[in-house]
Amino acid sequence: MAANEAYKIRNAEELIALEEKLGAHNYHPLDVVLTRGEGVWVYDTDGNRYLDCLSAYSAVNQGHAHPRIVQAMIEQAQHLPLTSRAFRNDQLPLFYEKLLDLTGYEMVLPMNTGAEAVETALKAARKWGYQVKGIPANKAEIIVAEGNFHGRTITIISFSTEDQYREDFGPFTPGFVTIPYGDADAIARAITPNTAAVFIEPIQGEAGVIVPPEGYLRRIREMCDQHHVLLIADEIQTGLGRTGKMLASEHENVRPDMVVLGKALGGGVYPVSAVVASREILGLFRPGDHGSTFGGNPIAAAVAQEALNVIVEEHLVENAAAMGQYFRDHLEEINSPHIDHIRGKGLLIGVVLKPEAGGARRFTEVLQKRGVLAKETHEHIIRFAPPLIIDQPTLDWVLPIIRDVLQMP
Ligand code: IF1
Repeated sequence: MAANEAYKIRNAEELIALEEKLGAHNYHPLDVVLTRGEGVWVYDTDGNRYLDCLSAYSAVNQGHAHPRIVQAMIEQAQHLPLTSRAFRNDQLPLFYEKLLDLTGYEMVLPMNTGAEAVETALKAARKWGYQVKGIPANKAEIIVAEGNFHGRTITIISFSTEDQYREDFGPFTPGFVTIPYGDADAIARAITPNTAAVFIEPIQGEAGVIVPPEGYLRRIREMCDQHHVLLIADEIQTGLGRTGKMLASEHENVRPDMVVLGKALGGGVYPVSAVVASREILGLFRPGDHGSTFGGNPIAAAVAQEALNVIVEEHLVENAAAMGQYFRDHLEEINSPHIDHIRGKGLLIGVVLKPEAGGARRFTEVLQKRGVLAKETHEHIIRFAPPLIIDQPTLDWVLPIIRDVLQMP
């Protein structure tokens, strides 16, 4: 069908058929065709309303189409959308200042997607390893955890432990050492004189909202200090209020050497990611070492400033802690033969089902029919991660629905 005839398509079925026919099948989405989002709610082409319990994998912490963030995007787009970093613009330094004030680091390197920021952090860690720690050329090792998810580039999947993410994408990038997640002693055993960094998610999102044992991050911090190794936290999903703290590493009062941010940094409207670290680390980059056409563009910088303003001024960190506790407490009260246990922090919650429950997908499909959009992860876990603006009346609306669905045979 020619593009100029697309306007004739009206209903969801035709749109789904077109997407299935023309698009690569790298996702298996629920058959809901969304056309509008506002706050915690999204609406499909038939006018049905759904509570978004995925928040685009925590990229919509501030809610859908937040007016202030959309306005910031529109205004910047009407003035100066893109310059490339060959020239300067009046938004980027203001974004740097706000992000560093909020996170307490000294320097920023702005990118667009989470994976790009992860790659940036890996390059920074290696450069630091060679130039500061004195690791022999091309011998730097970075320790990562089993079950990690850090993105989809070939280097990042090189250290994934998920077969499907790696299948037929080799050969892979060397220099990564994998250890079991949650076992601090395993990290002690893995550190060598060539270790540049430990790269970790404070809570593993994709692996199924896996919260490590209390003190885990603290132990890693101590080992990194002891062996002159960088601690890098991937806070792309757990950061910016999601777990009830600005950064999830704050739950253990741990300050990583480098933090990778993305998703909600773009306020749910625009791809914005960044690495923040000390001057000792990010100061190693010289002009030409690294870059990106859109990294640090004026729209990204304007949107990210407002995305951060909304998190602070609407007290989203505190709300995530309070509503997350309320949500969690009431989920724990659900009497269901299917639930094995519930885990998470703040508004990043995983309901782990028993294997005999038949998989999480069938529950998310019924939740969809009841007006709730949630995503299964790793077959048996339902992730509940609504926008951080959610309020108690909305939770009181959705909890009985979740209870009904989890009590079905
Ligand atoms: C997909 C998962 C979540 C991330 C962490 C880096 C990135 C992500 C901790 C990369 C991205 C997204 C990617 C998306 C689905 C989603 C996801 F299921 F894949 F793993 F959230 F859990 N670090 N996660 O969670 O950021 O390049 O995507 O901007 O690839 O299917 P990105």
